[in-house]
Amino acid sequence: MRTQVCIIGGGPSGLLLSQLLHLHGIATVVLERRTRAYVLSRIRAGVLEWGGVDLLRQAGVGDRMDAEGFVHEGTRLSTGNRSFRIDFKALTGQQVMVYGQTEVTRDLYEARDRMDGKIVHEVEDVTLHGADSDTPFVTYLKGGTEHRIDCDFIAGCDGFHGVSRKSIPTSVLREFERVYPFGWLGVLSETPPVDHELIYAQHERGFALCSMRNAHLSRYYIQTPLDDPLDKWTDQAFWDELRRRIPADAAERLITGPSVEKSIAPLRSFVAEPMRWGRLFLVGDAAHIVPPTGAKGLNLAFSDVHYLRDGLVRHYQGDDEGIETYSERALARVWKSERFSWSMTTLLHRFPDQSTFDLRMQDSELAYLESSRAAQTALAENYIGLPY
Ligand code: RFL
Ligand code: PHB
Repeated sequence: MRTQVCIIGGGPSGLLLSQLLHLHGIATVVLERRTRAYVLSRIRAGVLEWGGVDLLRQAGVGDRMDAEGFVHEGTRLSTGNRSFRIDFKALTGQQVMVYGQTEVTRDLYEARDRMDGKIVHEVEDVTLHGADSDTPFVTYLKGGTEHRIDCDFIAGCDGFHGVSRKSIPTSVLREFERVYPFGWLGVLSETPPVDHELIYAQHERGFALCSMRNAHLSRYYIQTPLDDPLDKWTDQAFWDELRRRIPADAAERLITGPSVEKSIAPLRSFVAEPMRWGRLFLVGDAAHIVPPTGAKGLNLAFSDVHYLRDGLVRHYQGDDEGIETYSERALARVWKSERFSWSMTTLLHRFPDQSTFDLRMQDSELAYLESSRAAQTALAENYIGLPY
């Protein structure tokens, strides 16, 4: 088989890239290791920057998001029982959209179906060949049979554990990493959200976050030690702990119910450079990971897609500048979001080795944020998303 761009990974970045390229008349094949049902069962991000919202609209998949998503013009930050609001709209003139990654992925799959997009599920042993040559190709197994796809370019959209990044020689690739000494225990429950906006809670017992998917579906997180067994966290234990960490007015209003999903995610900051090797481009989690505190993971994947779409479209019009500068342009934005996600994580979590001095620094930073419009503006402009 031959295509123009072979996309490895059918998560949000692979699907969005495929959809956008299709609209520019560029042919793609998407290779996905899992079933569609499995991809759609992963509960992940919840907040879209407006740049991502625009990109989804450009891709022709904005209708359900616009009808069912929730525009948030601010968020609440709390420390102990004290809380204050960051007013995105007043500070930056912009807002974010609360619309789950699961829904985004579902919309993208449906759009690819409508356009007869080629997505091959349950592929095994995906191997990249000649990515630094002019004749790259990809081989994979499907149902025990080997297949080969010849292509002009390979897009590595296969997440942190994928094969694409690992295909770049170690002499070329540089990796930067911080692993945090705690995780997030997340619960999805069919209950109304505790508030109309998100609450990011700093607390001496650890961080907590109140988020949502819609008027009847809430998403909550608490910071937990990495080695906590999941079965220690009964629903009752989770709700009790969440109530202790969020402001009293929210704790009183909190409506609890059985969890419909519960999992612990580790927190990591990671960047791989460069994001291009010959005719291979890394996109999204394949190239970088952020801790979820700034809600940036999915949004960064989308800005990578924007830069790569631009580069590939220009390539097929005879101009290679966009693909030559893809890595630089994407990384400039990646590092800024890494910084924001790291700083939000550092500000709001309890670290096991924190000294009394470190704790006072955290308190002072939050007090400064509460009192300074300049500091709030800096947080808001990062949260709503830096320009592409
Ligand atoms: P994905 O979503 O990981 O998709 C990659 C796809 O590639 C497939 N794959 C392969 N396919 C073929 N061959 C191989 N060898 C393959 N290896 C892997 C995988 O099956 C998968 O379908 O990466 P993508 O598209 O770059 O999208 C990135 C986002 O998913 C990610 O940044 C966010 O979900 C990160 N993230 C969160 N971001 C937020 O903004 N807010 C959150 O609350 C949030 N929570 C999370 C998260 C990521 C998590 N992970 C990765 C464990 C919670 C979790 C648990
Ligand atoms: C979520 O709704 O899953 C969510 C929202 C904001 C974050 C992280 C996760 O910062």
